[in-house]
Amino acid sequence: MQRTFAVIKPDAVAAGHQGNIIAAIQESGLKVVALKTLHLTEAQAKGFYHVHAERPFFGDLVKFMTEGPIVAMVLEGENGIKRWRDLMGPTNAAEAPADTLRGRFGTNIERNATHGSDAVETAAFEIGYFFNGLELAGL
Ligand code: IDP
Repeated sequence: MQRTFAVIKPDAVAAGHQGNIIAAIQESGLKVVALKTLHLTEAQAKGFYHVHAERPFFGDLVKFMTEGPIVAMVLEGENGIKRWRDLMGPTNAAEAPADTLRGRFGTNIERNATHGSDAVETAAFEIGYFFNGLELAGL
């Protein structure tokens, strides 16, 4: 069993796609073990995406991620990190296959509906950034 961190980004929440996205997660066999909605501050978004601080799109990304509420989740399943990345599809929603979540609900390379951890270490950091031990206990 492997846990990963997932976000339904502000574009998808504003468009009301959260129900469809959570349904797709459950249909895939991944389990939602923690979930909360929140509206990130600028500092919180910068901390979450700190690895991208030097990238040219960082400012725009932080603006996007703080423009409205998000849904943050911890997902669990065998090979969970890769399975969630596969379900999301590639970063650029404009080029994502129509049967992926980014293809269905995203718009472009920035506004791409969902986030998923890309490695075990990133998943550990991101889960700990959004959820405390009590929120993950007993599941
Ligand atoms: P990932 O989310 O597929 O792992 P990353 O390269 O880690 O992709 O980028 C993090 C997020 O930054 C993307 O999901 C997207 O929202 C945004 N992003 C990535 N590349 C670009 C770009 O070239 N222009 C604008 N935004 C980008």
